[in-house]
Amino acid sequence: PAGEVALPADLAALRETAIGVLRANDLGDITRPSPTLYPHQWLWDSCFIAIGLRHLDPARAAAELLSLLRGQWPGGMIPHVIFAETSDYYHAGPQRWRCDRVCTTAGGVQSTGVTQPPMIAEAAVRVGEAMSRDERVTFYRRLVPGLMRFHEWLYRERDPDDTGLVTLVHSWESGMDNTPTWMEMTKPVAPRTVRALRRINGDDALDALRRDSKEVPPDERLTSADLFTLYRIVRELRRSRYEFRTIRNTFVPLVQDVAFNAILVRANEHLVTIAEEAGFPVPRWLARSMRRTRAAMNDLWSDGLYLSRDFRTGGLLPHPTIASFLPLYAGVVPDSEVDGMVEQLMSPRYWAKYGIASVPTDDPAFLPRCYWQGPVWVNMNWLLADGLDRYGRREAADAIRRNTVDVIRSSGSMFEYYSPLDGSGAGSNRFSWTAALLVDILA
Ligand code: 9YW
Repeated sequence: PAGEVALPADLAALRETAIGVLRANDLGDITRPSPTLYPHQWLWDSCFIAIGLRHLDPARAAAELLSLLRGQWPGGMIPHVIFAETSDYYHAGPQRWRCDRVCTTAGGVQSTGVTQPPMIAEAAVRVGEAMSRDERVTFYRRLVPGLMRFHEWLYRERDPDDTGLVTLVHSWESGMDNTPTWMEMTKPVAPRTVRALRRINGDDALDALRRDSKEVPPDERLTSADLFTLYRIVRELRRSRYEFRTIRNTFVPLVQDVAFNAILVRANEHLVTIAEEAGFPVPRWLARSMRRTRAAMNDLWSDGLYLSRDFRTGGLLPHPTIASFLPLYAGVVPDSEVDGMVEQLMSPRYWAKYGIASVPTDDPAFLPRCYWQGPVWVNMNWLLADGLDRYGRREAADAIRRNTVDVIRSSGSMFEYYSPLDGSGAGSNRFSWTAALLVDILA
């Protein structure tokens, strides 16, 4: 289009690679996160993917978001995974969840019984920006009723004590499976069978039970013992029929996750915008809840940043990670504290040579190439840069975006995550949200 500045040749080629990844992972109106590890639809992946797809095909981007409503539960939950009709192997498939015994989803599809960070409203606003007014209103009209019910469910089901913060029942809901904050809560409940298997056979025997670790080296993934511990929690959730009032009486760790609630703060604001534009009234509960969540984020403040909270004890979980900075995205950080947080984020403790680590580099749990225990994640960079823009910290936001492009460019591929120490790519290759957010940053 007129006025668009042409990208330098190497970036134009990188953009083409990204578009190729999105095409190859396109399953019709959903996009799988990667061709190897993740053959289904994930909630927040689809949102980041839509943010990139809007530059290529806004109608397809809208379809990506609308398709999430097929998985909606009668109570309003939108699940973290909606299973596609595929025979590709995934380690935590429908058999592990058996949700069809609990309810039927809106579209009759199979799903998991937990949710994921509520990025839908943000993605919808971004996609809407790429549409004409008429197209946008039509899209919002289709999305708002289901999206409203999802937010309503979050508050009704997951904040029954009216704390202002919603509580998560599994680390998969946080989107950061093995982040130390969660794994520390989770470890004491490791099942006896895992301990026994390990004692007798060592970790190798457990790995043999996980077929997917062949795709990616095991040291770049969750350990099998951690994974089995997460499965045990799924079993308990299943027995509780995924109902919070039952779950809260079990051993399952319950966390008021700082990143999830930060994303919810922003999502509530976007939901109001979307609803108003589509001509729906903004319900009183939403106006009230959004005020309360904003205010409750202050309760998570601790010594220069934010921490998640244990729902059961009310104590803050003493483990700062990348999640601790997401209140910058939420816009809840008092202006007087923003520079202090940016300074920490830019210090070598987080921003190592090649990018922002998801766990501080001096943390005993830090592993530069293992999932949420240290690697640089493109979606975190995107959220932080977006928040910093709105705080008027343009320089810091641009630095994060430049760094994101650099780390992807130097690896030449759309990896799931990157080592902050040497910039090498790890996890799944041909990963959709890395591709989509690169397209967005380069736009
Ligand atoms: C899993 C799909 C998902 C992401 C999560 C990430 C990982 C593992 O992959 O989860 O099996 O669900 O931690 O954020 O949505 O890309």
